[in-house]
Amino acid sequence: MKEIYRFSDSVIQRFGALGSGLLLALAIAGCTTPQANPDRPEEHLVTVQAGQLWQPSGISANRGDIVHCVATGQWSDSFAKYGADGNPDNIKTHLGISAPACGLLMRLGDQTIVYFIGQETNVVAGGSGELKFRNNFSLPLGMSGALKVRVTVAPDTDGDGISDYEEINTWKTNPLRVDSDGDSFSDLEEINDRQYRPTVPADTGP
Ligand SMILES: [Ca+2]
Ligand SMILES: [Ca+2]
Repeated sequence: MKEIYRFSDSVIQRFGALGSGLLLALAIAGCTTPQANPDRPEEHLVTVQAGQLWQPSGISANRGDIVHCVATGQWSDSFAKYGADGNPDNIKTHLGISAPACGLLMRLGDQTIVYFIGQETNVVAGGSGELKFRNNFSLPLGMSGALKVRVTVAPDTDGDGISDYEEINTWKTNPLRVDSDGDSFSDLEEINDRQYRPTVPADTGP
């Protein structure tokens, strides 16, 4: 065993300088070259009960991630049901939060977001931590029901509002550049304005 240790020591001594240089190079590269994440974001399924306040989801997000939610189901009380066909102008206020009755509330740090039941919505995470969900009614008032919420949290390395996964696999844009084709219009602008393509400069035609 002693021989093995001695051999290991000599290897460390011989390659110590080289190893330090390599680590320094890796550290510099890590600081200057952000890495996109090409992996498909994991889809989570969360059940959010009507009769509880902020409910932990076990799902974490980092600032700048794109949080995508689709909620299905409905809340109900003795007056009405609140679901996908609810009136968004029917506002409830509870514990300082005013929000549509047909909305699911999500909290991340100090950020509170409303997702409308039945609509797919992307939101950029303004903080980091665990996602929590609840309805927006006073308790306990005989609320019943539960929502099924599909949630994905996707990194967006260049912060242009399109996840790394979608840039790489759907749009074929550069996940490290807000404006992939350099025509001064962002990838998001060109994807939303379907006259243009984010990989063909606008002045060369749609
Ligand atoms: Ca992006
Ligand atoms: Ca562009």
